[in-house]
Amino acid sequence: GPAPEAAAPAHEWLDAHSRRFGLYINGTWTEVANERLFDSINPANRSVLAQVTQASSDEVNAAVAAAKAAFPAWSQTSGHVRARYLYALARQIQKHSRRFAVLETLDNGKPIRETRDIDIPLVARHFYYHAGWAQLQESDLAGYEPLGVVGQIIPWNFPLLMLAWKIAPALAMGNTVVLKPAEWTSLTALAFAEICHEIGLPKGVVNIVTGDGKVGEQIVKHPDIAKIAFTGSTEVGKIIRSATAGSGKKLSLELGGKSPFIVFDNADLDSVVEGVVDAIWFNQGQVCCAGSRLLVQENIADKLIGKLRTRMEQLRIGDPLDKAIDIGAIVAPAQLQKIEQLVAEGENEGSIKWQPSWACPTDGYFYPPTLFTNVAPASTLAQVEIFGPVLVTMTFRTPDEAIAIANNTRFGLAASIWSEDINVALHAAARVKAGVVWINSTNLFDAAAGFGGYRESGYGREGGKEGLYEYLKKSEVKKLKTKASPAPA
Ligand code: TXE
Repeated sequence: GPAPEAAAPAHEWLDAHSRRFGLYINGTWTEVANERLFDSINPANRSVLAQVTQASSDEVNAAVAAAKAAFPAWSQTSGHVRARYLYALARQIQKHSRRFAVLETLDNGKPIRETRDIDIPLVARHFYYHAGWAQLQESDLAGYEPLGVVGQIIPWNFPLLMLAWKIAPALAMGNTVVLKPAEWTSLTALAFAEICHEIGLPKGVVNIVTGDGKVGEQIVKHPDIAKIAFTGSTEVGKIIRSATAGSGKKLSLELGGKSPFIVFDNADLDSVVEGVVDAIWFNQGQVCCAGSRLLVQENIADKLIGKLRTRMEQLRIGDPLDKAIDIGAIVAPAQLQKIEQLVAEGENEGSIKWQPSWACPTDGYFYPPTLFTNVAPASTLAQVEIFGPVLVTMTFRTPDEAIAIANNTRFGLAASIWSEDINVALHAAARVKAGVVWINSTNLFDAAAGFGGYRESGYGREGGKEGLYEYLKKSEVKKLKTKASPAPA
């Protein structure tokens, strides 16, 4: 297991705050109101990590008012000065990377190997990248202006990374922010508020309000908010879409997925197996673009599934702080129950479940990597996002059939295509309905590449130059009134 001091940087930080957190509004921490505290749990051992505040409606109003008051000065601050703040945030994330990685692992249950090597480095990268765009705003984005106060609501699966995806472009383009983290994973957002403070970000530019969906609802409906950026469930995305309809608010939604992982018979199967591990067991499958449907060409299906089972036996599940662990804990009991219920439904529908022979730890919320075969295309398992470590397998004979199955869901977030023949791969890539397509790879993210979905996976893009326009509007060109001169004779 991990050395006891492995978690020290995060525990010291939590203790320094007496493990009770108010909200970060207008550059200060609000007074903690005991009656509105709720627990943030470590899902790997069920211990209470800290207590976090359910924001009151007065506090949400105060956060929006602070962001509104900060907007004129922030939006008129030159791009290179805003860039300096973003660079400082990036450097501060790197300086405290151990604290952030451990805190995220404790709060979410994801392996330290992932938070240390993926989540936190990508967060820093995102701020560095957008600092560059802040500097280029006047030259490359002339004719556009920031929106104003932006309300941002994020999920629990990549807490700090989703914060970075939201806050970095908003600030780079001159907007101010009220952000609500998910109620199960507020701690890294609060730690981020502290570094905003440390680098001297002007007060009110970033405000962090914690709490459940009721707080989110208030942000969505607030009249002084110009745009809502949301990542989360398709159900809540729909609620937000109707709540903002006709309000004039700009909206971007990043919702669920049921992404295909398509394997042609000329693929390199050993690479495919490692790709599958990454596609569906990264972050316990709690990934919006997880490759949760394995579509495999019929003539190699038995061989691939045999190899996959051998690999699944070798996966290590357990204490997420242990560097050798591949699979950590499921974020919360409600999510674990959702997974168990969908797996039971799949078995009732006649699909065949397979799990490794080893047992899961029992002191936290763990679920084993699970493989389903004999899955009908219209079944629950093939259609519903499970958001857990559950892979469903279907077979196809021809490329056309692969594409038909791949596109047969209400989603369209990502796709991964595996073939040693680039023509086969490109042919499929052009036909699959997905915002992101990976060839012989999966789950690759970069700040420079726009990310987002088709259909019920949402709309709008995050990252890249495209993502900036989500935080800008066309400047109104003031037309000078001129008298029409008479046409020359
Ligand atoms: O999501 P919610 P939940 C999917 C995944 C998961 C399911 C449920 O399938 O099992 O959604 O997860 C806030 N107005 N994804 O319940 O509720 C909420 O407080 C405004 C996929 O956690 O959508 C949180 O901050 N806000 C997804 C955020 O919305 C509201 C990642 C997301 O929570 C609100 C997460 C309301 N009415 C879950 N109700 C992905 N695409 O990555 C809740 N919230």
